[in-house]
Amino acid sequence: MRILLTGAGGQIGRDLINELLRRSKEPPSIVATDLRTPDAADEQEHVRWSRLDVTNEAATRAIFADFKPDIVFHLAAILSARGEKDPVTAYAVNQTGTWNVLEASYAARVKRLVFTSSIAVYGPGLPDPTPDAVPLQPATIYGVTKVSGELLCDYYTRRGWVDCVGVRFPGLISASLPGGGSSDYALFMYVDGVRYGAYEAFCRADTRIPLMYMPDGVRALAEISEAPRHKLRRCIYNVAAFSPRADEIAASVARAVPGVRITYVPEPVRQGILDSWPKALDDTMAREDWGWKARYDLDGMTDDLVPRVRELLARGVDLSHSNR
Ligand code: AKB
Repeated sequence: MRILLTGAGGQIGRDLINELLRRSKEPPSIVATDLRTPDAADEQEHVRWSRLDVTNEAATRAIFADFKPDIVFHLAAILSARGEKDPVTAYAVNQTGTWNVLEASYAARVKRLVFTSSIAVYGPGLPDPTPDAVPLQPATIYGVTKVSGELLCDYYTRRGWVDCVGVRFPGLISASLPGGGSSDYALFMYVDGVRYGAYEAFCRADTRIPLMYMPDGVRALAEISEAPRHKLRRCIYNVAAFSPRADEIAASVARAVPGVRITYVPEPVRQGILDSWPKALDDTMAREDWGWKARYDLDGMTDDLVPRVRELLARGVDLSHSNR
């Protein structure tokens, strides 16, 4: 099995690579691409890292034509908060990049393309929990480009050009740092809670959005990549895990990090984005069609994540981030 990832150097990539290696009976051959030039820390058996800017159509086609992947996981994206600061780059990466990946997949006869969508496709005023099929009126350029990516995936699948599947992710939390997301406050509570014993969140204490622990997130991508097409009623599915208020996350962190001090100073742009998203997702269709079920709840994640963050910090791994 030949697998190609775009944006593999981001928050999801390395965890997904490890999940794919763990699941496969025969070791797959993986090409992990990212805008960032790979370094020695990226070296891993069965994985070749290669620099790729998905906005570059010729380079994208060339790497697909050369490697001829069976499956592609398209992860490259500019997230919600960074996208609002730089909509032009967000459009180039998320919109043009997705188009280039679809066209390159078609030309290279990719068997399945897995698209990573997001709760950011939704706008305000939807039912709680929010089901898959509702009007999509996103508040951010990130959401707009994810809606477009979903529609393109659906179109390419119906035309028989590329078999596309995907999930709408909640905010993902893991021991590897995201960049430029509005849901990042949840992860920073863990990282800064362990490191400094304190964190000033950029959202209100009562903020509630859908969240998911990364091991469930990468399992969702692996499972939908394997799901038989005839069982799928949709192209892109909601996947849900838990939906705590920000102060409930803080209470869970405090259970594992006694004395931690979490405060709240809402920052208007990111708070506005968070308020435009659903409070919880209804993932009934994913459960029915391909047997999806999250394994981690909030406290289960905390129990697993806090020791990991401690271990990374003890090893001197750079978990610095910008809260801005
Ligand atoms: C973001 O905050 O932009 C992302 C997402 C929810 O898609 N984590």
